[in-house]
Formats: sequence, C-alpha cells, structure tokens
Amino acid sequence: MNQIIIHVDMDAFYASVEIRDNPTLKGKPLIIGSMPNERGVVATCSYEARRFGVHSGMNIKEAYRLCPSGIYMHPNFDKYKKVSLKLHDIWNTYSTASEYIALDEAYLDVTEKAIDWDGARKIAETIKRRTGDEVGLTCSVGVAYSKTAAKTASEEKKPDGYFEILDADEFVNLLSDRDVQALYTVGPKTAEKLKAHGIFTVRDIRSNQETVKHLLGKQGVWITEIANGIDNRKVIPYRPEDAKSISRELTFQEDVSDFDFVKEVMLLLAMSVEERAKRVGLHGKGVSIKITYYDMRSVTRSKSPVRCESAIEIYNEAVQLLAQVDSERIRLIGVGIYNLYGNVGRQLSFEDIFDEFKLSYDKELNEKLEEIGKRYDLDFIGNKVQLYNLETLHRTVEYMRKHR
Ligand code: DCP
Ligand code: MG
Repeated sequence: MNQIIIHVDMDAFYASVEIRDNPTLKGKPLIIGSMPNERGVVATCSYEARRFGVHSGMNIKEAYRLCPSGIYMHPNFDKYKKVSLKLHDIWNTYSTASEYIALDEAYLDVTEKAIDWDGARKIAETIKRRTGDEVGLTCSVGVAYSKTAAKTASEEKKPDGYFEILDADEFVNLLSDRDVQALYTVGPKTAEKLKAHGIFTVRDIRSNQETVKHLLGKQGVWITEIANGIDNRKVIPYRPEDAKSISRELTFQEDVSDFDFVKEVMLLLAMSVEERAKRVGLHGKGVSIKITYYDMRSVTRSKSPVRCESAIEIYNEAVQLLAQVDSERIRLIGVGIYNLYGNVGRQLSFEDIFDEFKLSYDKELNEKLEEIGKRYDLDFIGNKVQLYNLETLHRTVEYMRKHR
C-alpha cells in the first residue's frame, strides 16, 4: 500500500514562541537554554543566532563566546507545551494517525484524507496557513512517500519551507551526492566509521552495501535500505498511556551533599510529577529516583508496586529509595513514577487539577511544605501552582540551595 506522509517541524520552536510573545526580540540573536553564567546547553536559538555558529546542544559557554551580543533566556516549557497542544489540534484535523516526535514535530499519515498528491499539497498549505493565523508561528512541511523522505523534505527548505519527495527515485537523486550524514539516522560517529572506509556520500553507501552492512551490522542494513529510498515504516499514533514513565529531574548549579536538602527538593519534584500525571489522566504503580553524582556516575533505584497517587506518597517512597544510595555529592536528582495506567481520554484542565488538590490529601503535604517554607522564609503553599513551572521550580531550588 502506498502511503502519503507529512512531516511537520516548527522553525526554531522555543525561540519563535518567545519572539512571537515579545516582538522586540524579532531579528535578534536569541538563545534559549541556560544562562551564560550557569552550566548547561543551548536548547535552541533563532536563525539570527545560528549565523554566529550557535546551535542546539552546544555548551552555553561556547555559545556565549561565539555570540556575546545574544539575548539569553531560560526556556518556558509549560508555555511551549500549551502551544504544542494547539498544533496537535491543527495537525490531527488532516491525519488519521499522528506520531509526535517532539513538542514541535510530528509525522502525519494523510493517505486517506489526502487521497492523492494534490490533496496532500493542499493539506500542507492549510497546515502552514493555520499555523501562522492561529498560532502565530512558521513551520516547515515535507510531503513524501515515506517517513524518512518526509523528514528529509521538511528539512530541505527550512525555515518556513515546503518540499515534496514523491518516490524512492526522487529521494535517491536528491541525496546521492550528499554527505552520508544527510541520511538523518547517520550521526557523526557512524559517519566517521564510514569515512574511514572511504564511504563519504550516500552514493558511496549504495555502491558499498556489503561493506556498510559488515561494518555496522543491523544499523548497516537499515542505512543501506534508506540510502535506496526504502522505508516502509508506518506512522504510529501517540497514545499517552504508552508513555512508560513520568519524571522530573533537576541539575544543581553546584553539587549538593546535604541529603536533607535533597529530600526537600524531592518533595517539590514529586509534586510536579503528580501534577503532570494528573494532567494526562495517568497513575503510576512504581516510584523511581535517579541520581547523578559529581563525577557523572548515575544510579537509579525503584520500587513497585507501591501506592503513588499523591505527591506525598511519591515523596515518601522516594525518600526510602534515597536511603539506598551512596551519600556523595550530587549533581542531579530526579523523581518519577512508572508502570502507568489510566483512562486515556481524561485530560484534566489546570483548574480541575487545582480543585483536586484543594479537596484531597493536602494536609500532610501542606504541613511538610509549611515546615520547609519556614526554613527559607518562602510561601510554598500559596505558590504551589507556580512550582509546576519547571523554570520557577529550578529558580526556587537554587534560591534554597544558596540560603541554607
Ligand atoms: N531542543 C532541545 N535540545 C536539543 C534540540 C532541541 O531542547 N538538543 C528543543 C528546542 C527546540 C525544540 O526542541 O526548539 C525543537 O527541536 P528542533 O530540532 O526542531 O529545533 P528547532 O525547532 O528549534 O529549530 P529548527 O528550525 O531547526 O527545527
Ligand atoms: Mg523544529
């Protein structure tokens, strides 16, 4: 069966949302991620910043060296998530299955709704227009016969791009002379291996298929297939209950050795995990913690089945798990729930969640929050909702760390 697949990818997503909401940022190099004086990386940046050589995943210090005149901002994930939900609404109108790859990116199976390439073209146009009119952002859209080709097509004319690749021949013609990394599953490490064997372009892969397979095993088989334009993968619709776990984690600006403080942070993380689970209508049967020590060694501990409906239950389990790990200096702490179950359709609004909080278990949690709040002269109870914003959470924890 022939498929018609659209791949849609927002342009400089986090940065574009911030520019949309503050037009004075327009035309400027905007870098979203850590601040230059913090440790961390660039999440994304505006196309103006990319001209300085800044890119996603780059160490923030390196970005600052390249672009000291840039504007640096922390990401606001809650905001991007809301935007993402609006985008889903638009996308889902035209697809029978939507596979979300990131907040800003999805494969859409439009085979049935488009009927033919002309129909797909119209859908792509409509998605681009509605994204502009209703969300105030631009996206790049690829229309193609396969997922790989659709992904390649959406990259082709970025930003605000549109491109189509209608069959394997077109795909092969387009990529043959390009570097092996043009095949989007080939990363720098794989490319290095291939190049050591004289395989530089996609054409070279096609004329050295046995070498590639021998060199890379299973991955090599896959790479030779896509180098020939073969990819029969289906669009797999996202369903929230397929998510294996929900977790929140946080990296301290400076390593922390005080485990009482770590426990306080765990409570805030547990609240955030609970909120997120409620919002997607899911419950967990297991609790896990993750710790990365100062030397980047990571450990996880988990327990199932346990009751972990509420933040305080998640917290109590997490504290038990913390007792099982070495007490050394900690760089990162994470708390999560897993073995999820729940009613898919039940997406709670923020108000619903807030109501549930007001009604239920709050006593133990509030006592704990009050106790911690007193220590730092902070009002955790009055500001509970703000704490679900990761950025606020991060700032609050840093404040606590410095004021112990
Ligand atoms: N992201 C991140 N860290 C990365 C890569 C991406 O946090 N290493 C985030 C920020 C991006 C979003 O995910 O805004 C989407 O990722 P993309 O790779 O699609 O990048 P952009 O949408 O920012 O830019 P482009 O126009 O190249 O798609
Ligand atoms: Mg993008």
